Amino acid sequence: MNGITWLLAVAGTAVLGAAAVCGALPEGADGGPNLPPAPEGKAWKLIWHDEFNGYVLDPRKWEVPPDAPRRDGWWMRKAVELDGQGHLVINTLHDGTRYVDGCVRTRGRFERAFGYYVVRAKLQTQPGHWPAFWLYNSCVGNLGEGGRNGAEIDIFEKPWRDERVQHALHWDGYGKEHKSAGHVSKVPGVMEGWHTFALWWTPEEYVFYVDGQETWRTSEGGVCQVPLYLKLSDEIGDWAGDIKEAQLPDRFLVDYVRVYDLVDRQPR
Ligand SMILES: [Ca+2]
Repeated sequence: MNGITWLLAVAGTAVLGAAAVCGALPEGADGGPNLPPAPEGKAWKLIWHDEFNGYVLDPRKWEVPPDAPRRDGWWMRKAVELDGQGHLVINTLHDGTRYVDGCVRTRGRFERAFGYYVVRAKLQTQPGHWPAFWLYNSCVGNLGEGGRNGAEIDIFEKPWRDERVQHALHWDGYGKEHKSAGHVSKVPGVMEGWHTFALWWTPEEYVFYVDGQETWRTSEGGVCQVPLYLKLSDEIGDWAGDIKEAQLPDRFLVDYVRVYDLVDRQPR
């Protein structure tokens, strides 16, 4: 993309952004996120979202990392696009001798602790790579307080082309102090059509959901108390099978990401 196109794209997304009314999305509409009941006296308020409308990813919301090797492939900007039909697409490609996929993240744009985080996505079909929706920050490397001073929260990751879905936590870095916890849920039909994957993160615990159904509740490691940013990614590696057997391109489709917070319910 040249500079002029980029400026036009930014201007275009600004119009789209202004048209979006925060907090006004009808719950349950277009396969909406099926929020859990709010506690007594509280209500859910939409505080951040992207519906991925238009043709250009909103640079005010998302950063696309520069092209670089990543696991057994490359994260490259050309793998990331909007399809013009309301979806983010992270493609997995065979590009000459290398395999390519990508990542988007809200680093420096939206970083937050606590709330309800939900993605609506349609998963890939081919082996050798995995999609994920996760929360992360460099504070994951902080030692001394377990996960309380930083964690990686994998709201979902999906290396298997069957009904299994993994949720996971990582803390105390990725070296010899590294600790983790995880849970594998079985979700019949998850490989077909659209599904939501969500986290309710409170100061006391994490609750994970698939299609609005609770799948894992934990406070293992100590619940993270510091802001994290959002990441949507695909990664190539043998955890997911042999990429050489994949028929590519393969596509990770994302309809929306929405973040809600609890606010005091207004008296009637
Ligand atoms: Ca959408």
